[in-house]
Amino acid sequence: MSNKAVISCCVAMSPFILGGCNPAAKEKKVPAKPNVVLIYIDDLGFGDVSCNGATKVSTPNVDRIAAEGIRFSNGHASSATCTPSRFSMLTGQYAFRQQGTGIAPGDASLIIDPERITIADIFQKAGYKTGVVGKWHLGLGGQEGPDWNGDIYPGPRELGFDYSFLIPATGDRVPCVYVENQRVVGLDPNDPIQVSFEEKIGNEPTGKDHPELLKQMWSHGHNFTIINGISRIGYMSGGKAARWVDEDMADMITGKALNFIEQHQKEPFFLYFSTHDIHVPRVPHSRFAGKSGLGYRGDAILQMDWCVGQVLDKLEQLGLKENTVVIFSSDNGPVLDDGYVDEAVTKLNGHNPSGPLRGGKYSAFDAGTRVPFLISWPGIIKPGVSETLVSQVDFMASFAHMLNVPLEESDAPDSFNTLDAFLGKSGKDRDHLIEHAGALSVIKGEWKYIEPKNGPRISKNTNIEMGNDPEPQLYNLKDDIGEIRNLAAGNPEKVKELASILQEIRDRGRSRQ
Ligand code: NG6
Ligand code: CA
Repeated sequence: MSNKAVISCCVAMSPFILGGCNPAAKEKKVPAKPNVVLIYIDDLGFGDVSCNGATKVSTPNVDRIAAEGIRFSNGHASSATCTPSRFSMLTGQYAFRQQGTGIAPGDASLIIDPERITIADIFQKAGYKTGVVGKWHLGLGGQEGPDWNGDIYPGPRELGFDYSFLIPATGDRVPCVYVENQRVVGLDPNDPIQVSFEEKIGNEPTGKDHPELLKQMWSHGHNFTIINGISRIGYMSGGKAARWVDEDMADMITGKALNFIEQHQKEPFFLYFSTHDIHVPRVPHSRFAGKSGLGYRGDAILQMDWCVGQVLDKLEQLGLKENTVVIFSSDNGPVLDDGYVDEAVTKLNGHNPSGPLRGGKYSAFDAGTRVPFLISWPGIIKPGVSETLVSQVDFMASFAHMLNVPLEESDAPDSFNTLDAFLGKSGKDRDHLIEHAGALSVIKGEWKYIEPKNGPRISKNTNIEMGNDPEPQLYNLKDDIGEIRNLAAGNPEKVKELASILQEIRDRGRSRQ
């Protein structure tokens, strides 16, 4: 790959005046507040998109963002699973600092304190309209958890989102209903929803007892109440009229995202569009089913790419393209069998979801958190590839800086202002970065240290290399991107240095200076 700092931005003076690249557009001023659309994919691996080298599956719409913007080859989610990655992206605080930020159950209370400043608050303070559409998975409601049959709050509204249309937890967890603003959509009050993750509720069949009723068989977990022919994590009864149809989910949430853009086209907006794809259960619409040749996982990638294309087309049609920052990334790395027999393993066909990286979702190895990471802002960002170390945890401080919204010292304590790197104006790596799986890791320069951790080396359910080792691990990512050679034994000083950085970041409770 090319050298770091590959990019130079076309507008050196002010990032808010268009036309640095295109002389014809020189006089064209755009408002100081670009729209920001954050497209966040679920479980998409570094190697799952063609702009990162996939050849067995093609993602032309994702590639459009790469072609018009910066493709980061060293961009990270902060965790190897969903809830903690989203927690840190929205709050600017590493999730490992707060108890209860692991994978949230379907009936969890809101895990972000409404008093805390979030990235949505930053945009609101700057006068934006803010919306979140799609997967949430950060809990809802107060201490008792969500009241599915009443007003559901606190939630996104209390965290700075003016509008929300949510898959409350995950596609594989009950309740299988959408929540728009504070209410379950289409709920018949005479058929109230009940949910339990402990004991059976209602008398609907489960995947464990009635596998003959399933359109997609479970492989591990996922054998509780059957909804739409798919058994889920957890028991659910009632709410029949409100239940989603998995095959229509991509159309449903994309429609909501497009509506939001249309409604707010005349004012600055921030849209966090969080797809269900390519998480399990992978049940794509018939337009995509069977189309990739890689089974449902590949089909879900095609569907995800279509969703992205719809958003890009809408921005273009409304004339918003030039003045919109589009960010595309994923909450964690890839997994094949995550609980359903969906051909992900049997029809892989040589596709490599992790690209050159080791591990996958749940793993302390880099494929757990190093994910597709693209940012475009036509007219402002000069297209290219960047090897600069960047992280989603830095969106918050970077946008706060861009929009001139001050952060208190206690706000976003792990978020750095790396706006210049995001816009391709600087090739300066983040000084250090914590990656969070079971074990914590530190990346600094070309080195990565993984703290000692007991646990399975390979997950028996997912067959993923977890990165656990009771001994310290040290890799040189520059020479050994696949983390094959543990150099800890021969480099005790480096191990000590990185271990003490990790300890200090833990002890200080913050990492931004
Ligand atoms: C795990 C689920 C997995 C997935 C994951 C959350 C089992 C056996 N596995 O507990 O299927 O739902 O949680 O994924 O139930 S994430 O992308 O939202 O973090
Ligand atoms: Ca995920």
